[in-house]
Amino acid sequence: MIDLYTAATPNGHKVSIALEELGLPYNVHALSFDKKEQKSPAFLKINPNGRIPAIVDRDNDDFAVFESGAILIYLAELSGQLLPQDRKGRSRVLQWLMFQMGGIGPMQGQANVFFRYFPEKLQGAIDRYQHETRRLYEVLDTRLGEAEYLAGDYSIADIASFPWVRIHDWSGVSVEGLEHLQRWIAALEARPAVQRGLLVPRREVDDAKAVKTAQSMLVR
Ligand SMILES: N[C@@H](CCC(=O)N[C@@H](CS)C(=O)NCC(=O)O)C(=O)O
Repeated sequence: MIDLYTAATPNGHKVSIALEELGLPYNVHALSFDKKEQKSPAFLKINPNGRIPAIVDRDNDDFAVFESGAILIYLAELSGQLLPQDRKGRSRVLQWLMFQMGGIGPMQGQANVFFRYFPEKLQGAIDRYQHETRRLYEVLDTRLGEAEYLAGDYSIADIASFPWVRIHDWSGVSVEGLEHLQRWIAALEARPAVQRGLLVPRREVDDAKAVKTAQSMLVR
């Protein structure tokens, strides 16, 4: 059994979607950012970075994994699915996974910070992160014009990018003109496991409350 520590955010959804796709049994521990549960001493033993998501594999000596990309790799290897074993196939998945972890996640995350949460309106910062996110979407779009999914077959690379790309409106980034990306978004949205994963955990707060909490978490 896997214990999943999560919240209703893109990085959390990557893992709940993967668990649903892989058919692995799991317990959900929904952490409240409002109560700063992600910074509690007990959780910091699981994830020293004090962020979600994290997992603990109860069937393997309570092995803990943090960082969503590392969790996706761990789960794919545990189940032998969504990550090919041949060197090139595996590398293709890891390239697109790293592209998400090092590119889309941080850039779109900062677009959210400056567009939605930051107390001052810093237009230069908003433009920088929104333009960079759009540029990364264009890279995805070009790739999806050549292949059905990012690494060829459906994989953890798609699962990593989708929860971010789907909230492009929230980040103020358009997907207009990116036909292949739009086709891919629709294909992922239609997958029952993706739909189930997006409902984990049940969202307890509305947008306004989430914005207030995110604002209070900004370290300045
Ligand atoms: N690189 C990390 C990022 C994790 C992350 O930023 N999680 C956010 C939610 S999407 C979080 O826990 N924020 C709460 C906080 O910063 O205290 C990963 O991919 O797992």
